[in-house]
Amino acid sequence: MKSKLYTEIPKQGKPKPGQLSEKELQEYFDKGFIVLYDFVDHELLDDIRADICNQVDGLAEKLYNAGKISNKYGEKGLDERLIFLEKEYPGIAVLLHKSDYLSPAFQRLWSYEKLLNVIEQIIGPDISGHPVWNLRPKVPRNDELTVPWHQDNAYFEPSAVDTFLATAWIPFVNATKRNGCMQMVPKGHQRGITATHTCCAGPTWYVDLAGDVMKEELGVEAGSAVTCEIPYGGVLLFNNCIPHRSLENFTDAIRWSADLRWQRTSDPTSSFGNKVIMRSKNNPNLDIDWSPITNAKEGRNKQQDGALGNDYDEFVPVISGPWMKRWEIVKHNRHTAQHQSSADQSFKP
Ligand SMILES: O=C(O)CCC(=O)C(=O)O
Ligand SMILES: [Fe+2]
Repeated sequence: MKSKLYTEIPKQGKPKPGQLSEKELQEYFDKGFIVLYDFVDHELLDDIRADICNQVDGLAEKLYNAGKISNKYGEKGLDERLIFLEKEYPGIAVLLHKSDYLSPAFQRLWSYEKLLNVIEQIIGPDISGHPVWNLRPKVPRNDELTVPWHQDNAYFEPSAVDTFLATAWIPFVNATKRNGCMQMVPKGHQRGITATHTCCAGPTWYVDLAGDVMKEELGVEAGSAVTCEIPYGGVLLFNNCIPHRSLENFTDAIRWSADLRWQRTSDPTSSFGNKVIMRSKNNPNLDIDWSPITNAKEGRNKQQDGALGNDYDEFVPVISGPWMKRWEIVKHNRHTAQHQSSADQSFKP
């Protein structure tokens, strides 16, 4: 019998500010995604951009002090600095992507009242932040940052398909077709299954879902994909079962974005890292304790590396993960090479 997990709208509580209309909720559960325009305050997004500036600066400083780069390009702005640094040290964008640092402005975005009100409509009142979240510096014409067709469930333990994740994809620039916005295949979540993926796409650590497999196993066509251009302030909401990808960045500026996920607190994470409780039905005045992330001895990526026995130094821009064990490896590269030489390749609860 078809699972209702991804298609049935939960019973709604009392209305709260910013929430989706009945029609919008229906659209989210029916198509598997929805775009919300003018949703996040620009001031908050500006604060995040300032935090990212500091993060890029810190990374440049570190690489400079380690003798890895000879120019920090400190005079360049956020939307291009990493392009120059990438020429000095190929893979620096991957290092940033792997960083487990959760800045204060990011915390404010992740727990943004209006956004949590919407998430409550989707998964109910007991909400935790899921450990898989990313800051993505999509530098132009870089194959390592263009994500092929996939369902997010393909990155998790197989049982993750039985738990619902609500994901928000939020750009810190205007995300357009030219700079690599997202594409979603409507209704690809409706069978409630994870299709057969392969690993890894091109020079990346990403799993890949072939068009013919998508059609056969999920009953939807890549050709029916919707291109989701998201202006600054907008949010793309989707679930962990919908097939999606991001386009290549053909501009001369970085497409900055974050993807944040929420789960029901009682559900397992099906991945590495710690969850953070953000809302509780029994404690309406909950003060969020971020320490499971900010004080963790090791962040999600470090935990993953540790469990997989990946013992390389912090300047090695390699990502390998348990999904490489789950799917057939059809293309080898430096990321899969790391995986194959690592000791323990299993998932940890
Ligand atoms: O931002 C991207 O390029 C891909 C994001 C993605 O696949 C996700 O957030 O699940
Ligand atoms: Fe994804």
